[in-house]
Amino acid sequence: MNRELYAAHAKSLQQRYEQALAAHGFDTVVIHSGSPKKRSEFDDQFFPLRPTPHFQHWVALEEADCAIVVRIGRKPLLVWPVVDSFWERPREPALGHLGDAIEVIRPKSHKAVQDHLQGKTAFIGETGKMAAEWGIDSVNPEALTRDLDELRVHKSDFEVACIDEANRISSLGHQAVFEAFQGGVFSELELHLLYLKATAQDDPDTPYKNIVALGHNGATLHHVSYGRSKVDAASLLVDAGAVHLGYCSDITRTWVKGHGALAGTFRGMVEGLEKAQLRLCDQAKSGLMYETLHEDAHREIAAILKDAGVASGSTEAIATTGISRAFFPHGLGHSLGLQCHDVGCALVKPKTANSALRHTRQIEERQCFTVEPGIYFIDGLLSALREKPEGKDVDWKLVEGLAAFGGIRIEDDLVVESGTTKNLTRPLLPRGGGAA
Ligand SMILES: [Mn+2]
Repeated sequence: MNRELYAAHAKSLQQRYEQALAAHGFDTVVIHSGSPKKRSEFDDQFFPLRPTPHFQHWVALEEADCAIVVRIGRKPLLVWPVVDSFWERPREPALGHLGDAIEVIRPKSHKAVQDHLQGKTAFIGETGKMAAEWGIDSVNPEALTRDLDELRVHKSDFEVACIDEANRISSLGHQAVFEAFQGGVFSELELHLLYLKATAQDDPDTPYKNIVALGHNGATLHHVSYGRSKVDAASLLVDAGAVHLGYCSDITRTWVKGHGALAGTFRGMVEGLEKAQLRLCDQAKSGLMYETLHEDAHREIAAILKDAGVASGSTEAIATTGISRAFFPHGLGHSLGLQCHDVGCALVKPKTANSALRHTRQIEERQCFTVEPGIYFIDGLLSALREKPEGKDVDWKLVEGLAAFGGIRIEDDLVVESGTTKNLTRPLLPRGGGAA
């Protein structure tokens, strides 16, 4: 990764950290990388470390008990203790892009952090245990933490380049899985492993567990209990990402194969959602409330349900009486960055009807977010709809037939630049879904 891009990112981050520190009466903030977590208290094994996102905002180093020390008027400092263990050795980190933008020291013990604190100090980290060892009283002070989270909403050029690279890595996996599904019969586990291989990721490296769903399993929004048997399914939904220097991509594709009237109807719905998703991506512009886009998505989905013959009545009625919400129960998208569901865009509650929406802000310059409309045949939600008065406007026989295809989701990653959005996913994966 480019050193100049990182240098500009670190410089701007330092300035904004200094403003936040001064605003809340602190001189120093220490960000702890994290502590290993046990898989079970009855065992002696640990999960791979997921570093504190505030730490990764500065450096993507996946080692426990490291710290970034940010002080007013001083260069940021990475305290990276030498690991002296003959049981395990950390993976070689990619730190070449740091250049001299931050100072790095390699002490024998994490205790060295204490030698670099000045004035009133705050601690950011998952547990206060290390704060106590470093003699810091102020653990995750609320107002400061909120301001530091806010710094993650608008991405620097370095951050966008990282999310772009994470998209490039993901695209290799999505392409490999698409080709496998197109030409053969595989189990969900095989497709999941194929994705990992094509993206050169180990399972814990992925930003979230790959969702790989054949047939009806697509109706489970987070289907990660992969089937072990080969299934000659007519549909495949893959929601999988990658990480580059701590930054995530989050991409979903839905494919259909097979003949017959139902497969044709389902394919028409996938193609309809593909067009609708691209329109929604085009509509996303600076100044628009993201929630407005979410409500537009319900109108788009209502029209698709109507065209397919799944629902009857006006699209406005399908979108507002709750019919579309039984088929599309999640939010249109979310902020994306160091966390797959990044912070800072869901501070305000959405309207009750949109309760699952995780982006409730105005769309602004340099935000990164996903646009991911979906249509699913979820047994529980549909049986509830069937009992309601508006259930009479649904063709239940058709729904029962389409349920075998599970669901559709098409998801791209976007960045807002010069008022409009740039799609980071489509240049790499031009098709969002359709016939395989
Ligand atoms: Mn997503």
